[in-house]
Amino acid sequence: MNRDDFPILKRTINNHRLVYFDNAATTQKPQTVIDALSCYYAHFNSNIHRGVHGLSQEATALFEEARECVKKFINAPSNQEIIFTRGTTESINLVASSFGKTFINEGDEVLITEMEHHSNIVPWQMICEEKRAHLKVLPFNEKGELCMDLLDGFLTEKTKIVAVTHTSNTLGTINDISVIIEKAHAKNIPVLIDGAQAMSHEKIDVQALDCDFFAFSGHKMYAPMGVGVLYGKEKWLNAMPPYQGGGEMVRHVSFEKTTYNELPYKFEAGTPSVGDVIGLKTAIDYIESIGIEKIADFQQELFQYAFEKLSQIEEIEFFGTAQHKAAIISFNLKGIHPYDVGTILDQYGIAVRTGHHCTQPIMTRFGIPGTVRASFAFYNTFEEIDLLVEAVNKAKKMLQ
Ligand code: 7TS
Repeated sequence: MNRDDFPILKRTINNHRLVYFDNAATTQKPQTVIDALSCYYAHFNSNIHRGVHGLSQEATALFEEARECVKKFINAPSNQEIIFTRGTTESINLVASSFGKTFINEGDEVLITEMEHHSNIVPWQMICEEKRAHLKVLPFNEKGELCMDLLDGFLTEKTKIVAVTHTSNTLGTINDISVIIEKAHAKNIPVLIDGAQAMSHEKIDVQALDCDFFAFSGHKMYAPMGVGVLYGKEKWLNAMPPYQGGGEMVRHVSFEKTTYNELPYKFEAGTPSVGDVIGLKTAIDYIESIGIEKIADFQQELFQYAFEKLSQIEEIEFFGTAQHKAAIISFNLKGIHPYDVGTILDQYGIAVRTGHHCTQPIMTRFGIPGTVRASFAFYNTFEEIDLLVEAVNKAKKMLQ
């Protein structure tokens, strides 16, 4: 499906045609996104929001069009609630730091889960340490599903915010975030959703979810690296201090006192990655030209096929067998280090990720050093999955 749109898929690695199964780390880019970057630098490059000259105004218009496009794509109520960042990590750091400064105090609690990416653990640990607050962790069960029956007990009058991943990058679990948001809101607790993996797997509607913050990265949804988004409800963003100081985020600066710009600029200090932001709009246009539902359905088919085929390999162990899963499969061959399997797959041109996937607590929970992870995008094929299965079987023979 639309493979020809992605020039990199024609590459060879180790004399084999590239089979790219590392989509959870970053997706490949269609030609239209690559062209958008070169078009921006060839025809529109200029710093934005500041210039009276025509070129700067054109670049500014394209940048703000991209904001409007993102707003519509996630159904946010207003452009003021769309903040461009460098990625999910920066979006979460922004909230942890800025929300934390204002709303988290000594003895308070922040609730995360055992399956978070380090980017949704460490920023909260840092602010908790600074404020002498406590980081609480909702565990998951053997299948990699959150222990939802424990949630009520974890939401206390001291909980100031819940930060949870929509979809686990390691287990593939799609969490029941609507229930988490509903339960937290019943106790007036805001919720941040780490949407890094969600964006390429399903349609996101932040109003339907009613989340308070939603963070994601462009590069995991066919857009360039270097751009991400933080959606935040205006009521929170207005109540939070700026994250970084610099250009564009101010209204007036004097040595005595500086006043801050309105939303969203208050949170966009310094020159943004204008070309990448425009590339993000192009990626969204591309996704919409195919249809996110169609993309999601095909990825599910690939996932079901891969899971079934891999399950037939003796002594394969899966990590993350939740009922609701995105197209991400983590596995190990019993007694074999994941790195060794990954190295052999690479010999056949198959790109999988091995290691802890920036989720060390998940590895600790299962008592393993890491996993082999295959994550699928709609440009993958059933034939590629057959090649994976064949190569895993070969690796097994060689390593056992
Ligand atoms: N949250 C989740 C759930 C992620 O999967 C990732 C990146 C991040 C946050 C951080 O995103 P960034 O764009 O700011 O880096 N996950 C992965 C991965 O699984 N392999 O490489 C990066």
